[in-house]
Order: sequence, then structure tokens, then C-alpha cells
Amino acid sequence: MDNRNLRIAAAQLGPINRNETRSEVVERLLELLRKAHNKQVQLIVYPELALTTFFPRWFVEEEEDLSLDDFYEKEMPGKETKKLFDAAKDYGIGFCLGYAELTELGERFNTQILVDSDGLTVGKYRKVHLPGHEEHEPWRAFQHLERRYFQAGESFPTWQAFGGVVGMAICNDRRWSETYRCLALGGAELILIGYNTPIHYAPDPTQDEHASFHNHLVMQAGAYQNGCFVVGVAKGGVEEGVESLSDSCIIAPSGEIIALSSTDDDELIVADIDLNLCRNYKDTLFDFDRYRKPGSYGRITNQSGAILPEET
Ligand code: ING
Repeated sequence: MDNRNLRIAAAQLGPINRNETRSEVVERLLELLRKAHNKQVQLIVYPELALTTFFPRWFVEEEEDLSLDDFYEKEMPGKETKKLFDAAKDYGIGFCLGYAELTELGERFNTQILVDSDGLTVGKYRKVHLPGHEEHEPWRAFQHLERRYFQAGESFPTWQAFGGVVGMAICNDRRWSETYRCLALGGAELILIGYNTPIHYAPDPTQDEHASFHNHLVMQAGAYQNGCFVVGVAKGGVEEGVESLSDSCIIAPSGEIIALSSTDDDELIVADIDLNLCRNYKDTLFDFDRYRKPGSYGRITNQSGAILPEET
């Protein structure tokens, strides 16, 4: 079978400060796009919430000089992001971009879009797994109010694009094995995941030292168990005082990391992948149709929490 080569890039971002304008951020995205163009990249992946600082770290009350709505996009592309769409189309480069979406109906989503090389939006994904808490919890060094500021998406769509089948996930989604399996059952060969991950996890600080290990563990496992390439792209560094994980990476269906960032700043990492490598796993060890036993997996969709066995 001839190969299905794709040159893909993870466009990691360093911190975006609260007072940085969208136009200034778009200039950073364009600089990474230019670097990608110079390396003949075909698809560039930006992080989660790539247009603003990670505002769920604050309890934002409506004030005269700041409204929560200021962090959301009411249209995509908007007037600032149109520059990115136009440049990508001129270069013939597809891209994946994470942003806070405010719909005409007033719904709020943590969203990622996939745009193909002629500038048309192929698909949109809305984050399903929302971590953190709903109410202001002042005991925390910083908040994690995604469950207050967003509503959850309800599905894991996939699309035919870039010569294969592409799916998207966002940040906390990558920690749940259901994410990868649902995407792979939709044929996904390439899963694009943006993330903003504080190193410190207030409910259990013993996890902090494992932040980098856990980040790669879940994406490497997801890639291998589903015969997929996975691209994980950070907004990292110390953003408004919060130390956030970088370690952006590109992972092969073997589970191996084939490209890894080395800074906490804006950084482009590139890999040449052959989507046919997915077949090595999907047609053998992880031949879903031959080996999976959905009839035995009822608990996975019938329950949210665990149901313990009777005392013996
Ligand atoms: N961030 C985090 C993530 O799942 C989190 C939530 C924070 C988990 C700190 C663990 C520790 O990577 C988002 N945005 O989902």
C-alpha cells in the first residue's frame, strides 16, 4: 500500500498574559505559521484556548472594565482571527485552533476547530470532559472554573481530512480512555489535542510531581491502544503566575514520542508521519471489529460512577 505522508506541526505557545490583545496573540500564531510554511508543514495544531490567557483560573465577576464575555469569540473567524485564516489559506496550510466559543444562543463552549488547506472549516469539537469546579473556591491558590464558564460538548466527531480520518479532543479529555476509543471507533487515525495544564493540582498536590509523566502516559496509551497518531500541544510556561506544563509532543501509533518540545515558549515541533502506519495496529492487535466485545462492556455506558460488589 503506498504511503499517506503528512508533515504535521505542533505549535506550542508560551504564556498569554491577561492584557495581551487578540491581535498581539494572532501575530504570535502567524509567526509560528510562517515557520511552518518555511518547513513545508501541511497541518499546524495550536493549543486549547489559544487566543487568550487561561481565564478559568479566576473567579470573574461582571465588572465595568471586564466581562467574562471578553474572553469568548462570538464569530470564527472574527476580525482579528481573519488574518490567520487568510494567511493559512495563502500558504495552503491547514490548522487546528482552540478558543472559547459564545454562540448566538448564548451557549459557552471550550471549542477547537479544524480548518483545511483552502481555509474552509472542516469541523468543530466542543470539550466533553470539563474538569475543576463550579463555584468560587477561595482556598485554592488559583481557580479552575471551566465547569462554571463552559457547558459540555456531547460527542466525539471525526472527519475525512488531510488524507486520513481526523478527530479532536481538548485537554482533560486526553485523560479519559473513552475519548480515544470513541474517536477511533469513528475511524480516527490522527487525534489533535490542545491543552492548558497547571502543574499544581489543588485537590491532590501529590500528583504535581507526576504532571509531565501523566501528560505523556495518557496520550501514549491512547495512541497505542487505538492505532492513532496523537498530537498534544501545550500553552505552557508561567502564565499570570501559574506554572503550566509544556512538553508538547507528536506520538506514533506505536506509542513512541517522535517529536517533543524543549522550551516553555512559543515553539514549533514538526514530524513527517505516514498515516498508513495506523493500519499496522488497526488491522492486527487492535482489530476492533474482530476482537472487541461491546456486549461485555455495558458498565462503560450504563454507569458514571463505580458500583461496588456486595460485602461477602
Ligand atoms: N486542564 C487540566 C487537564 O486535565 C487539570 C485540568 C489541572 C488536571 C491540573 C490535572 C492537574 O490537563 C484542563 N484545561 O483540562
